[in-house]
Amino acid sequence: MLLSTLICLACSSLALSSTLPPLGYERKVFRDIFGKRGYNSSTPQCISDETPLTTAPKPNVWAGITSEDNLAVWNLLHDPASGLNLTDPTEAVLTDNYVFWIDALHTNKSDVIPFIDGDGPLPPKYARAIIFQGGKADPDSQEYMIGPLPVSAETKIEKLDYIYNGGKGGTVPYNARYFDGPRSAATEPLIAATMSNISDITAALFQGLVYFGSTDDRTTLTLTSGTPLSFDGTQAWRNIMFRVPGPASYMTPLDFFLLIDCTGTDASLYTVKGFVTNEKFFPTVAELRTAFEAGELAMEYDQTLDADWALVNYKPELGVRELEERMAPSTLEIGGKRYKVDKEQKYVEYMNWSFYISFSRTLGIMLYDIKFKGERILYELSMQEATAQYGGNQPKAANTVYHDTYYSLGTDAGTLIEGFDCPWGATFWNVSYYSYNQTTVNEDSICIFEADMNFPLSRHRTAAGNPYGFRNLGTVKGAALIVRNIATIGNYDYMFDYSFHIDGSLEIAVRASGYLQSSFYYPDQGKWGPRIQQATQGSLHDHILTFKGDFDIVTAKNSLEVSELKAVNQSQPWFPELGTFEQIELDKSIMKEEKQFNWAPNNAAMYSIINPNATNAWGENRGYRIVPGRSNIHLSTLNSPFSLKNSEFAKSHLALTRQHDTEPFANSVQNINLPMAPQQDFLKFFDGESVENEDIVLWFNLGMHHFTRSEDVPVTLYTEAYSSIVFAPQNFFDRAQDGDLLNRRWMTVNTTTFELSVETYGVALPGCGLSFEEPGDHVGGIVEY
Ligand SMILES: *[C@@H]1O[C@H](CO)[C@@H](O)[C@H](O)[C@H]1NC(C)=O
Ligand SMILES: *[C@@H]1O[C@H](CO)[C@@H](O)[C@H](O)[C@H]1NC(C)=O
Ligand SMILES: *[C@@H]1O[C@H](CO)[C@@H](O)[C@H](O)[C@H]1NC(C)=O
Ligand SMILES: *[C@@H]1O[C@H](CO)[C@@H](O)[C@H](O)[C@H]1NC(C)=O
Ligand SMILES: *[C@@H]1O[C@H](CO)[C@@H](O)[C@H](O)[C@H]1NC(C)=O
Ligand SMILES: *[C@@H]1O[C@H](CO)[C@@H](O)[C@H](O)[C@H]1NC(C)=O
Ligand SMILES: *[C@@H]1O[C@H](CO)[C@@H](O)[C@H](O)[C@H]1NC(C)=O
Ligand SMILES: *[C@@H]1O[C@H](CO)[C@@H](O)[C@H](O)[C@H]1NC(C)=O
Ligand SMILES: *[C@@H]1O[C@H](CO)[C@@H](O)[C@H](O)[C@H]1NC(C)=O
Ligand SMILES: *[C@@H]1O[C@H](CO)[C@@H](O)[C@H](O)[C@H]1NC(C)=O
Ligand SMILES: [Cu+2]
Repeated sequence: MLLSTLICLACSSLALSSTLPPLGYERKVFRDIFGKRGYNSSTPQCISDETPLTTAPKPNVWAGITSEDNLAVWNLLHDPASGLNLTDPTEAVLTDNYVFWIDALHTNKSDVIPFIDGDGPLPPKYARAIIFQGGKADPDSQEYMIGPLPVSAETKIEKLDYIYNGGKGGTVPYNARYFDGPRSAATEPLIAATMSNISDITAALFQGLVYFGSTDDRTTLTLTSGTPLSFDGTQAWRNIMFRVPGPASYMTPLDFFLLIDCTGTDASLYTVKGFVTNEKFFPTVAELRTAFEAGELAMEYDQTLDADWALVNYKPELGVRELEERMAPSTLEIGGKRYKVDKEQKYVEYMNWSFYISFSRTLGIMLYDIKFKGERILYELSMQEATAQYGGNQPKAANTVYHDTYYSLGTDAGTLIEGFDCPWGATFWNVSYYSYNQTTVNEDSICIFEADMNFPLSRHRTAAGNPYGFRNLGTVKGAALIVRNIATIGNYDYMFDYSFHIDGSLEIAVRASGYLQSSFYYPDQGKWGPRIQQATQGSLHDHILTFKGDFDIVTAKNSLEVSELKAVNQSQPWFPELGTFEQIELDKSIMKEEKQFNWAPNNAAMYSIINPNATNAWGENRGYRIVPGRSNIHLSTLNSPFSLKNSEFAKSHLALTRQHDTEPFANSVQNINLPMAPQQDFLKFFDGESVENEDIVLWFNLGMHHFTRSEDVPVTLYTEAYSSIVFAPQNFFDRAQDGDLLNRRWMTVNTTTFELSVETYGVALPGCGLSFEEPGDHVGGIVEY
């Protein structure tokens, strides 16, 4: 969740990006210091760096547009002939028209399927561009689609309306548009004048801290404001919270809020709505000053000025742990990589899985055409929104709801540190997106690796009364291919894992680390979270991560089967003494109509996406079960004014809709400032259409109710802030898909001679510079291979 911070204009301001170090600066420094990726290259015998290559069956039709296309689109938009009257965004002010961003437009599934499944034509490629039109009489933000690409005489610039159902298509009212550098800069004079006037008050309350303007040398406070900043686009506000500046300002908030009205493009009309401190509202400077002079304002606690306690570095004062100087265990692909990639097409094959990876600046990683053993399971698997909503008895926490796609979550996918964020030897890919007419590359921001599950996939010991204790014992190694990225959206580091298990199941996990958006500590506000530092409270909030799963089990026509476990009273004649007695049975049904729904209490319902026209050898419908994992939740508040109608996708655990080219996304990227007049209303997807034997989409939510704690200091821990879900074959096959794996042991004992034989199928631990005893030695019997 990004917050605009005026003292650090670079943090919030597109317009001032020229004051930043060159793009990629941090990544370059990292490489210079650590060499290739940070390991001692003279000892990587167990690290296989070579990823075997393959060729994708079809080009990746979901890939972003090329940098040439981006530049051509940029130039086309800026061509006076386009009539868009655009200003260079690095010099723009509120009343100019300028480009916000350009990305690829989602390719219609109806165009893709004939191409990937047959000999249909390559689907046309389009760009989408959001243009801020402050220069119009009725200023707004307008989204356009530009295509087909590459730019030619046939390329058109058209309004992009068809993916939005709010009634205004791709138009967002000016007041609700993204709060960018020019908007932030326009509010600065009012904030500076107001805060200068009360610098004696802030200095007295906050250890001398004052604000005279973001570029004024005397300024020692930093500020932040979030979203939503409008209800319906007819008004705009900033609920500004002041903080102690520094690397961890999220953790050093102050009890001082300035609320301003910043409606419209004429900054001379912006006004102060009031101040909040000590849980009291002061509409004017005069009233604030009166209370201050009457001695009614005081801070019971001082915020820490040095945030060293909030840094993720080694803290010797915590002591030492025995043997901690040794390297911790690591996942190593010691047998060599067992997956293949097509780097250009971003296509991956692993243990009979295959899929394409796409990337968008707003949604990050998206997976397409996910097949197992040659059959399609999902057409698309993608994150749609990362929502967070806070609570507290002060304007900032009470007002805050984030939609991280608004902040272009994908662009926040950063470099992953080998050996720590991802295993040594993992495959690292860059992600790239466009900043105006330039390409930005975030190096090594996706990692792909195969991991030991650290538990066997399956095993059984048939016990027997012989010296070995068994007649036979089979055990199969558990492993999975994981595609990971970590997007740091302001304070939070969301880690997204897609794990392809060798039995055909697929797991999606999201973890959150990073800084809490915390509040000043108010002793009477315990119901919004505990005190976590001398003047800091961990603010209670929800994280909801909405995903789209466009299942195509074998074919596109699928149904959702609900198998409800019911306790029923019945009788059985061979238990006459019982009369009627309770036991369980399955009550199966097919969901008929589009709807939002929740996991059943006690998880007493199994939801499976089935193909009603495909059966396995046993006559059962082939399907995949949606297995709830850790922390499958939805938003706690269903009627908050700040998330009223623009966050409906976050308000149920699950939802089922018909797939439509016009409904590719659960949300729109500028919906956050329109809770009462959404650009995209997820509820409108549920218009009574049949979802039986149709092309259906399952929307599901992962997340955490963040019950904050002292252990969120310095940052939230991935062990606990963790949510997951699994899609597992449900009668999709005729048996478990572990029979074709060689990474197993099969041990049998001759019942007559008690002779032990161990079958290794030729798979043993490779040397890689280490020495091990022969397998079987420790068993102590007669070994046969
Ligand atoms: C790298 O490994 C070599 C050989 O084991 C060793 O001599 C050297 O000190 C190591 N370098 C670092 C920085 O650990
Ligand atoms: C073009 O935009 C500028 C602001 O950037 C505005 O002043 C001017 O009136 C616009 N021209 C037309 C023809 O709309
Ligand atoms: C995608 O499909 C929609 C609905 O049919 C259509 O309006 C739109 O033009 C299509 N987009 C592209 C890029 O062809
Ligand atoms: C400063 O505050 C006083 C009231 O305390 C008010 O009269 C004056 O207009 C304010 N000046 C500015 C620049 O806000
Ligand atoms: C599994 O992968 C192997 C090796 O690529 C291939 O030969 C085999 O046909 C695949 N099996 C299925 C059922 O697709
Ligand atoms: C990532 O980007 C860097 C710098 O642009 C480039 O040198 C490197 O080859 C890229 N890596 C991959 C895997 O494409
Ligand atoms: C990008 O646009 C800027 C003006 O904003 C211009 O100076 C620069 O040359 C352009 N770069 C390319 C690659 O066209
Ligand atoms: C079964 O019958 C018993 C005794 O009448 C009753 O208490 C119980 O609620 C019944 N269970 C169900 C599932 O109807
Ligand atoms: C699937 O089966 C249903 C019911 O048997 C049938 O009506 C329908 O035509 C079939 N659809 C396809 C695509 O085969
Ligand atoms: C057990 O060993 C005996 C003696 O070597 C042999 O005849 C018999 O076939 C073995 N049984 C099995 C199941 O291998
Ligand atoms: Cu949190």
